Amino acid sequence: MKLPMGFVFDWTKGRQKGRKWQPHSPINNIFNGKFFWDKYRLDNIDIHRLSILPAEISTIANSFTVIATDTEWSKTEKPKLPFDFNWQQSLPGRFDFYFKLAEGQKCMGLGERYSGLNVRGEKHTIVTTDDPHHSESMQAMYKAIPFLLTGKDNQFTGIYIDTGAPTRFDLDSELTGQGRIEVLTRRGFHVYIIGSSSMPNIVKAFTHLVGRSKLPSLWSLGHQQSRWSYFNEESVIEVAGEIRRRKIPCDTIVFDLDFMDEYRVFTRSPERFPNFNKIVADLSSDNFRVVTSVDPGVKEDPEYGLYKEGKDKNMFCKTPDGELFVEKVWPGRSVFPDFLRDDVRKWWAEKQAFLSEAGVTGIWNDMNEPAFFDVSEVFPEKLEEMSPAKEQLCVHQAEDGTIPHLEARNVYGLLMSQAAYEGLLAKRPNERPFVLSRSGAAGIQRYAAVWLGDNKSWYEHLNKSIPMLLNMGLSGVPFAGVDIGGFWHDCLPELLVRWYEVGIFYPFFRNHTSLGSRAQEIFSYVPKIEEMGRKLIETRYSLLPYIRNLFWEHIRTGAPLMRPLSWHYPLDSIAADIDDQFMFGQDILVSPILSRGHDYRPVYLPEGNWYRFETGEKFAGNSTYTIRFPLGSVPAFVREGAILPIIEPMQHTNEYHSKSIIFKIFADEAACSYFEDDGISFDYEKGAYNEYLISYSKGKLNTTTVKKGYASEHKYSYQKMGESKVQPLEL
Ligand code: MIG
Repeated sequence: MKLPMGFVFDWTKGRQKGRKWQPHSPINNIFNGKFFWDKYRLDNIDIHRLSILPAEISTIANSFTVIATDTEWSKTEKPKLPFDFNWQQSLPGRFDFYFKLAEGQKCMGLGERYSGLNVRGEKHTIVTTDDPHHSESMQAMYKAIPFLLTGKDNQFTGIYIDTGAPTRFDLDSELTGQGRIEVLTRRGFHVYIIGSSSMPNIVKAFTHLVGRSKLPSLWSLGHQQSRWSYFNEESVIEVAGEIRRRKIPCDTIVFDLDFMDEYRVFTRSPERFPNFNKIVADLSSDNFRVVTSVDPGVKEDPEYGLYKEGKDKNMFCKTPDGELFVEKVWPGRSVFPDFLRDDVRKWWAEKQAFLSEAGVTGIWNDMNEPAFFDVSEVFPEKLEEMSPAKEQLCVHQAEDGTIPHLEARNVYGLLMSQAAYEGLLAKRPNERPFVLSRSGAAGIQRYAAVWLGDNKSWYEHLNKSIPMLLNMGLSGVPFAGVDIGGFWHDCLPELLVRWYEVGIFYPFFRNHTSLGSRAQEIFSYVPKIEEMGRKLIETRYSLLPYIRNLFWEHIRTGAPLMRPLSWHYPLDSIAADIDDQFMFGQDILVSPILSRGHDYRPVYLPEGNWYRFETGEKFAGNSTYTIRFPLGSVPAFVREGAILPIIEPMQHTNEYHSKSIIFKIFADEAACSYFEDDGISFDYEKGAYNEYLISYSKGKLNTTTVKKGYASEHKYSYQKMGESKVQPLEL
């Protein structure tokens, strides 16, 4: 068989070493379909697109993730690709891509990986899976984002495989310098190759393709308190009451799935939440928002309205033989809305009004991989190729015809989140929806914030949260966090405080724990621990103006909030290896304590000077220091030249607009830009926001108005670090 391009990978050698993913049958390039290249340029960045149409497929499947349409694609010859990038179709249900990885070349991104920042030297299976036990040997997690960022220094390339089907990345696991991507599909698809350019430029171009987050509602950036489950009305009232009484800043109480009537979605338990609407209204008048969990599985119960209606209207997934597809999840035997269809998403969005009308303002989509209790390995790792439709669990109906489940599994959670987002928006058209999703594909940021599922109350998982969230950010998802305190097991007080020390810098800031673990609200611990937690949460709230600036930056450039040091210091080879410290925007470097019984840790500060966040103590950069962070301290440094907008303490963000903002100036020459708006509506898209450039030089503060479109109530002032004088400021 003739290969489509110069062929470099030596299969026989790989097979002799018995690598698991090698097929047992001889490899031949069986491709006899069509392929073509085109390209476009985005802000001086080249994006090449390879379109692959296997034999018998006449069109490329609709993309569920790439939304860029405003682009001018032009046909091109095969470009000169980096890394000897090459491909073949090796089995009817499988494509293989090969490339070389040079010495020292880093690999990052790939969405949700239980890994350090550099994901090289490992194999990665990208398929949405509910595996509640996170460990180094796990392959697949909840989200599926086959976007690889690879390179070093200022030269990175992005590779994005646009498919709803599973992919597997072998990133030099044998240390031979070989990279390989398997795409298990029988359908047509696109591969995007972006760059080379700097890391921020690649992320900018990738998020141009798959979309960016909107500005989140201010309240959703505040502290969220959750547990599986606040079991009845009394327990919710008690928790909310304690939070306010003890002055723990908090915006949101989360209801996990036990609020429902035997896990029937869009119901509430008549025994445990008989006054559901009243409780939500009471919480709202106490300045809490309510977020409720929503699972995709609909209980198979002929008496249940949603099931009956969905069945009559043909809203659920079918088996390949045309029967209703049934699997077990929390409600028992359940059926699953076919979220690939527009009419199903619309129907679901309408049904969600049950929650909106009760006053719920945020939707938490859980189990949307989708998870099934009795199907342990949805996608066996040793599978050689995509199975034919008739062998799959169920099928979906999409615009371009019937799609077998595994070909589209990876976008199910994304599309459920789209339905949730549109449902919230329909009920409150000028309020930014808050959706939290466990599963997701590239572009999930368009609809939802994410958390990284069921971690444990382990230092190891506190530790891993940093590189995992960094890779999520590099994969285009800015609004992300992990369960603060850990989900499984009992969280001891020292760990909880250490976790908050990092968690105040997670874009998504939620304390959540599992059924049966000890109470994990900060006030459930002894007073001195509660006091430390309160102070840290107050610090989070004080940083909200800065956090909003960072989201403003994201919507314009795709930049994440949590960034590897090398995002800002690309030529610093020490910084490039660090993933137990991170940048929170350009101006704050976070270097937390990540193990029990430790107060000291080495801190690497890149070039320039740095000020310790809490004390203002100055450190020269390009050095490593051993620094003490006693329990409860903020493990952060501020870059010299920064101006941080800091807001007065508050109990919840309903107080935000009446609080004063102080610009803290770090150094004799400093600058920042500052964004503000109402924090809730979409009016900023019509210009109802303010943006200023603020600079400080030779003892003088200067402001330039970039945009004045919003009447703010804040009072402003400024203060130079190390000086006590606070001076008023007119904006
Ligand atoms: O099978 O709703 O990851 O956050 O508390 C467990 C109960 C289902 C898994 C989620 C977790 C949530 C839990 N859910």
